[in-house]
Amino acid sequence: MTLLEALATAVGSGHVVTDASMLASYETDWTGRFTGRALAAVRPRDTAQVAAVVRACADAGQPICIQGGNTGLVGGSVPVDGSIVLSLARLDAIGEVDTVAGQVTVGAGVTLARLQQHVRPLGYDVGVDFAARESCTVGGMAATNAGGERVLRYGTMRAQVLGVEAVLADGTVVSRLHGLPKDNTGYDVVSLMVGAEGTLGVLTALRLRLVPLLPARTVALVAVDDTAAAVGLVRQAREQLPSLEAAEVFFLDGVNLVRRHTALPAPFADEHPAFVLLECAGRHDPTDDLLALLESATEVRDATVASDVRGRHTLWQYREAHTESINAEGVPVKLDVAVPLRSLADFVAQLPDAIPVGRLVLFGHVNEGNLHVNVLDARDEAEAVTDAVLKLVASYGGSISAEHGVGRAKQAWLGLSRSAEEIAVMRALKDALDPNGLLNPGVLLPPA
Ligand code: 2HG
Ligand code: ZN
Repeated sequence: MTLLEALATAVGSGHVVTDASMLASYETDWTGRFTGRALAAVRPRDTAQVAAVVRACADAGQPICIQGGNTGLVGGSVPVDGSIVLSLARLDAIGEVDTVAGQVTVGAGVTLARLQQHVRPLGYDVGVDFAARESCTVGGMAATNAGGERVLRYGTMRAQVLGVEAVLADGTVVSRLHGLPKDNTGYDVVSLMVGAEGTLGVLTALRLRLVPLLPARTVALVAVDDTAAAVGLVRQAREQLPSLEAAEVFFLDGVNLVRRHTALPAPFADEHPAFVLLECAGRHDPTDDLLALLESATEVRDATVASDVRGRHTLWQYREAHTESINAEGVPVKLDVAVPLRSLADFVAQLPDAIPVGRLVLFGHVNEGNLHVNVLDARDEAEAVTDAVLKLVASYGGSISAEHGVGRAKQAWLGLSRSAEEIAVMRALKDALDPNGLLNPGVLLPPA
């Protein structure tokens, strides 16, 4: 039996895609920067079928590229030439919400938006949220330990994942979905799989903790002078507002770019260099507390506040429309870094001179010192731009990937954020669990 025949036996021939035009959407990432030729895309419908696919590939020595919603921004979900794309999109079962524990078990292919729609009518919410919610899948979110806009309140994806089911490189299924919040019985296999970017196993299902749905929400868009003012304002917000849920920063260039690609009006009568978006949420209306902060904080140059759904959505658009607006201008170099918060303003000030070429668009999640460094018009200097930015990050003791993962894009720079000893530990784990390097080759770990 050939490999393609074995795959057809595993999932049914209708779910083995080899037609070039149909394969195309699996082969290129969302940004259009990363692409590879796949032998086929395979669409299993459950864990048993995933295990059969992985076993067939293991028997043939066939590399596998694992794909969820293909919204990743570091080239981690597109194939290296000749690999099989293992799409988890059909693993889209959502279990009943366990209202006693406040947990739910979901298939890896469930989108974040669908999960939100599933749990919100029951008074629950998902602790992680971000702009790609309509397409990103919980499997991909867990594999990359996604962060997003609520990390200051609820932590990253790792804090939401209480259990996983995963298929290892030889087809073995490891299932740990009971979701006990307290469980000290040895190595934390669940946590190990989260953030491993699919290099240690294929996540097929997740047990997630849910958070209470907070009905009263207020968003403020605040004009400030610069990054230092943004950090100062967020520090006070964090200390004074227990209901604080999000604290984002962006700049005039970004707002102008967003306005070129959306129908949004100027946010304020006067131009301002920088903006902070704050969101508070609670059981009771947090507006008065937020207004009190805005009145007392000396960093505030102007501010607009919204509590209704439409008004909040409009204010968020200034921030969330950055990614699509940037891509509408061309294929960017996308870097996603973090520096210690006390160094964020210096880092932002140094960036323009640090990059050899290109147009900078910056925005990010203030409280984690997490800045999205997007560089347009880098032409063929993407590597040089990446190198310059990531070395500057390293000089501040920062992380070369705060939330998008290492993927293919930053694999060569992993040593800037991780010591040789740590990389050796990662490699030992990889060699133990996937000795033939079949799962997501080219992702995360540099070649041995
Ligand atoms: C966000 O925070 C995402 O909106 C995407 O992490 C960031 O487009 C980006 O660079
Ligand atoms: Zn982000």
